Amino acid sequence: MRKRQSIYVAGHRGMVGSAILRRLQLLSRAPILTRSREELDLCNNAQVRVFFERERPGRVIMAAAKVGGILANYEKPVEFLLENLRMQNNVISAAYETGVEKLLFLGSSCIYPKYAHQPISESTLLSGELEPTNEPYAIAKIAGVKLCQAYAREYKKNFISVMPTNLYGPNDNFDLHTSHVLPALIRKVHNAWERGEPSVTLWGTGKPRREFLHVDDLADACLFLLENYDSAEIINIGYGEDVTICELAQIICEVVGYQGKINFDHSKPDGTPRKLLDLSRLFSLGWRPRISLSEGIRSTYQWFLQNRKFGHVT
Ligand code: GFB
Repeated sequence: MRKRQSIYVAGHRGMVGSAILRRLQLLSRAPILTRSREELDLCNNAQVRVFFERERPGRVIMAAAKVGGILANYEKPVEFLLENLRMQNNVISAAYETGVEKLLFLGSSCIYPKYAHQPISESTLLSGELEPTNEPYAIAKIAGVKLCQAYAREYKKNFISVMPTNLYGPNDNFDLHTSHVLPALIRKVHNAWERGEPSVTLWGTGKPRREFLHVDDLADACLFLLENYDSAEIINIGYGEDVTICELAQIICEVVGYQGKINFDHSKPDGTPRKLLDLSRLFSLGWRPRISLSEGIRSTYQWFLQNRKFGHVT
């Protein structure tokens, strides 16, 4: 009985999974199950099956994924497509076969068409071409959504899918080659400030617009939806406002205290011109984000400084 009440967080060492774990530890009385990559390889179907049969979790949060910024997505299409498909197929099918009561699958705002009408409503899915730089990742995430919806329709499973906007926060990846824009800019601007360099170079034109949500707000929304949302229809999670990459850089320069020039390397891709989510579905349930972008960047910069000292930031 006790095992049936437990909640399994897949991917608890990543930025999203670790934020969900912190939130669960604070709010939930249910036993929490986690496994590191060394203990359980989610790409290995047999291992995943044995784990689910032995532990029989009652609820599952599927936060394990291969993720990365625009360049990593472009350079590693095979890994982004195959590893995500493998992990999510293994976890979602094992959840069904072992009678998991509820599963929450994390998708991404990049599943929507490149030129989707803004703000992007959930109904836009599969209505147009995807952004080529992250098409393999988006296809994998769309397959995950469709698998959850298929289990819901065919086998009446309560498997829900949430679509977060661009995320940032503690435990983000600050590697300049593979990271998303926000941690990359924190690191680049900090390095330029520390070395007294007169300018910092960012990718693309600086004109694309992105919406950023702090991962602690995302974790709060996921637990809220786990309790309050039982539909197979996908649901967006976002902040509700966006900024240009140039404006983001200006906020980060202010937080770091850097006064040099910002240059843009036009040989690097811009990606989707704009990605602002329509949050009507989520907001109608009563959830709201709490962490402003400037506040979130300040605390993430502090995290970067502290963890950099101890060598946790790659
Ligand atoms: O966050 P990001 O890598 O990915 O880039 P996407 C966002 C924008 O920031 C692009 C620009 O226009 C980049 O050209 N940018 C400027 C930079 N300087 C930098 C830099 O130093 N590093 C990075 N990384 N970008 C991702 C998808 O798209 O969004 C993923 O590739 C995922 O699959 C994620 O969906 C949420 O926002 O364009």
